[in-house]
Amino acid sequence: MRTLLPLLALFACSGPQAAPTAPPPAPRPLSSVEAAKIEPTGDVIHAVLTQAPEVPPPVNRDHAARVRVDLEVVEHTEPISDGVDYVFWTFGGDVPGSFIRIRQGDTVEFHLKNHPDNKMPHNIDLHAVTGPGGGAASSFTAPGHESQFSFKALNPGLFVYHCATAPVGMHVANGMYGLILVEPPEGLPEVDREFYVMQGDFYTVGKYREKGLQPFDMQKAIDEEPTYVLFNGSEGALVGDKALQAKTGETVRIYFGVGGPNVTSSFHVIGEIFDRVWPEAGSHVQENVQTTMVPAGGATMVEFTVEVPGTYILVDHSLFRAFNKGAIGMLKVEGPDLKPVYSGKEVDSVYLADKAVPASGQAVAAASGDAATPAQRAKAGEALFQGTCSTCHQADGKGLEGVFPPLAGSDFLMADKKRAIGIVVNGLSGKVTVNGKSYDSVMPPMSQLNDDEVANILTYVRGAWGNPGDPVTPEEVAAVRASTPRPPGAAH
Ligand code: HEC
Ligand SMILES: [Cu+2]
Repeated sequence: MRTLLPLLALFACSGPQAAPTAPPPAPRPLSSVEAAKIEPTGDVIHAVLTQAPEVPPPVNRDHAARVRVDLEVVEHTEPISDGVDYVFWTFGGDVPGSFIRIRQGDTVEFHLKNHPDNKMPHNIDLHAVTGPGGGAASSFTAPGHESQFSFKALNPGLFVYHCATAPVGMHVANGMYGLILVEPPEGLPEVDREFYVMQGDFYTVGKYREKGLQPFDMQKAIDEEPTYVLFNGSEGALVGDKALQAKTGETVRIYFGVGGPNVTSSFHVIGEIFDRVWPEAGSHVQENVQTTMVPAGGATMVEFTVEVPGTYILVDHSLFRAFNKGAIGMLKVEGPDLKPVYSGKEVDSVYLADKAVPASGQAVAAASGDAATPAQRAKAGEALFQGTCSTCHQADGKGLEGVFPPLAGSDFLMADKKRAIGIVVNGLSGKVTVNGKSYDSVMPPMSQLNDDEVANILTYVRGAWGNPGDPVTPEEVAAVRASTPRPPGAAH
């Protein structure tokens, strides 16, 4: 037997059959009890804060430190949608609030400043804090004041912070929430791109996309009927040239949180599968997930590799929120095609409606009540037509023989303006004859469009593709809408 041993040893360490070396053991997680005993060392570090979708760089530190965070509350008016303004209350000037990134065991010295021009007192409740109110009571700050308190980050994870000043729901509804990432001592796995996205629900007195400055609607908030459900505080935050960017082959991590105040998110990226998800931003990884549920006041981390170039749409998969309340963002991936994985033919423009087109100045002018010229209306209407009507009537307005009547050169469309308005607002069914051909089908009412939008679309349609042109105004649409009452709740 003795002679065999050297032979076995030889086999074990040579040739392709050799067993792979075992990976280094995963570091043992640091418990909150152990973290509580850690003393910060070294110089005081000033935390790097970023505005969404940017994320501060990894902590990359082998010891716990004293970290100073300076966060200023700013109340100011910003666009919530194209031509719609809202008075946001913010942590750091933006919705969501500044991203804070620290290490488990760090002691955070928090300075909350309330800008002297502000009207309201505010405070902060960080879900990363162990202690009553998460810092709320110690951080109550009147306008023109600054509060300081400290806490030790005992648990690793991705945590929501928010204002907790009464009425709490209202402060949150106005945009007062953000994320704080507490890295485990060994840090997080390296990725190529990191993004910061937060969903929130908003309540305005006016309807969705009704122009002008829109005040907060307390009753809608109590009834949990949001006017807007948004990523990063506005409809335009993550679309067009503000879309998130990546290259094929890269690994993407999204730090995704829900500020609420009311609505949970069914977070999904159209055309991607999350390779890894940290559900509820806890410590355990779930793999190969399509849609992940994120509660109000909760967060998640998702990671995926982007293989195929194109535009990937971030949505709350409760889809009316995505297509009728604004919960849409984009990730644009550039790189060479990968035909074996995906063949091509993108249908983004139809699927995305007007959201694929960045907001145009003309659309704002047309809609904000200033006397818009027919040319401005037509321009704004073109984008809306492509998103709303072209699915059926086709991008060139020619329709589909026997199914969808043409709008290009349609005698029916031009014969009666009021009737045309009525068709868009209330829909159409039964037999119609267009250019001598008969159709017997159903067009659903386009109830999601407001008077302005209907006027813009019809001004475009009635002047495009060689149609003679005859502009439509919002007043004409309002008159038709008022003269054809619909059952309550059927349309706005
Ligand atoms: C889901 C498919 C669909 C969509 C979306 C749609 N339509 Fe229609 N539309 C139809 C159908 C079908 C008819 C014919 C209905 C019938 O047979 O009674 C029609 C008829 C019409 C007509 C009268 C007939 C004609 O050709 O002149 C007009 C005008 C019209 N649509 C305009 C619009 C506009 C403007 C939009 C976008 C705001 C729109 N439609 C969106 C399906 C659609
Ligand atoms: Cu507040």
